[in-house]
Amino acid sequence: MRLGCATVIGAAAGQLRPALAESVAPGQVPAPLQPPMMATSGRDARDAIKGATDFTLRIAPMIVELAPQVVITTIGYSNKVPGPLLRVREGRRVTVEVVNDTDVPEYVHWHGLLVPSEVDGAEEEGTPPVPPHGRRLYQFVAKPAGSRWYHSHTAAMMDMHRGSYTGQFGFLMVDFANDPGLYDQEVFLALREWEHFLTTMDQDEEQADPNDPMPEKPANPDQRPNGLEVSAPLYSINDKMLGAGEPLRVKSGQRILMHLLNASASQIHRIGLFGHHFQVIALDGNPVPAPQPVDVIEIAPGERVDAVVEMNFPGVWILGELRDAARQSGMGIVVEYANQVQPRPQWLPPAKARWDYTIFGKPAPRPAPDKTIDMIFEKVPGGPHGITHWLVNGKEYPHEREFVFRQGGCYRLLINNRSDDSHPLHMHRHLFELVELNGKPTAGIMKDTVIVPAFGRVAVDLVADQPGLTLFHCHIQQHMDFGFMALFRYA
Ligand SMILES: [Cu+2]
Repeated sequence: MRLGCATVIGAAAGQLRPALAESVAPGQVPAPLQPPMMATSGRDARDAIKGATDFTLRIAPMIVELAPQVVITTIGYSNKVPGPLLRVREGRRVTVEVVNDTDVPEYVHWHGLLVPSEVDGAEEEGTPPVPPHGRRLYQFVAKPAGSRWYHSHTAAMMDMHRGSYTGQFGFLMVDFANDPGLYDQEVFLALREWEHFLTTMDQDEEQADPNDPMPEKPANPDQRPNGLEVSAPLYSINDKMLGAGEPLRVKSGQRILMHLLNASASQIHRIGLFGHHFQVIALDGNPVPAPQPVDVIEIAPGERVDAVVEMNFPGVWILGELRDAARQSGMGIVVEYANQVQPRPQWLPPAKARWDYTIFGKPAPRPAPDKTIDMIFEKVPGGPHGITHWLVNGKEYPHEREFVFRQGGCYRLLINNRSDDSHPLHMHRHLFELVELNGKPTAGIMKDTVIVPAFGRVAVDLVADQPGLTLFHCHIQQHMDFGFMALFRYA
């Protein structure tokens, strides 16, 4: 499969994924797609759907008990947070019926999958909504293999009970065809925060590392006061605050495959587990060229990290956020070795906190792209309602005239972040290859979401081989709602 301009992802991918009974033979071509989405009404249509549906998601209000004394209300999928695990074999044609039991239109976005615009779940790309108190079928071929996810892609704007502020998210695993399953346990850990509010205090964000190169830092710093940004008082992994749920029970010598997902609407997180290493094998579900052990995983909204942890440091530990405030407000889970009598789980800061995507890449000469597209992102503190808004090449969304792909072309996006926040940039319906991070070249890392550090610069290459409207945006809900989006179209 040709994904980046120079990269081929081959059959060696996914050495650690489980083997499944249900299969499409390697090389087998999936049947052509049915009309990608069908709005339905009436009994006949519903009866026709029943037999063909692989999964059903019901969007409805629900209660989440984050801890015994902390119960919140939100909107979720099928009364679960995260929503049901959707697991399919690569290349399978999948039909998901989405029932919307709320009063507002909804969109389900299939994040990291190569699907057509009309199925992708973005209004801006022309996907039809799931109507209020109605239903809709999403049909697509599950590809590529790896850790994908699904979530609401509704604009929230001033309403902090819509879109990714809600519990509408879930794991979507597209399993590799050949996988020996070289691990003892597989766990799914979605990082979340809840009960968002607006504040001008930037208190709970991870500060930019002053040693970063910051090639986009202006000579004269912006002196304007902060506008309103989103914060939250409560955190969880899956649906439980630290200490409130079942611990992750392990035995000495086990290998635990962790599927980490940041399903947060607003925050980048750093996760550690004292005395253990995370062997990172995939980023955004795509196997990395050079798996490496790290002490800390940094993961931004929209991103996934797959890592294997060898359990060789017995005790009762906290796997959690490095920031004390976030961890003490719920962002963590207890890891308990068998036969331990220690009464309280221990947190100790991990050894090395530095995160650098490029250590998982490879050095490789790359062909020059056909075209380089410059994108400059800027922050305007305050604005309507005092909420910070964002400019892409000098303008808030929309600016669809500026960004055009020619089918089959190889493009380099040069992403310049002229703001003092890090932003996770997400490209819909395509994978891209990370080729430069703050001047450091790399190759072979395929992603769909990339953190562009504060005042930093990132270059990614992609082949324009997915015709149709394509959204590119910051995955922080408030940023995308207030200008931080661009639409690519094919010529
Ligand atoms: Cu952002």
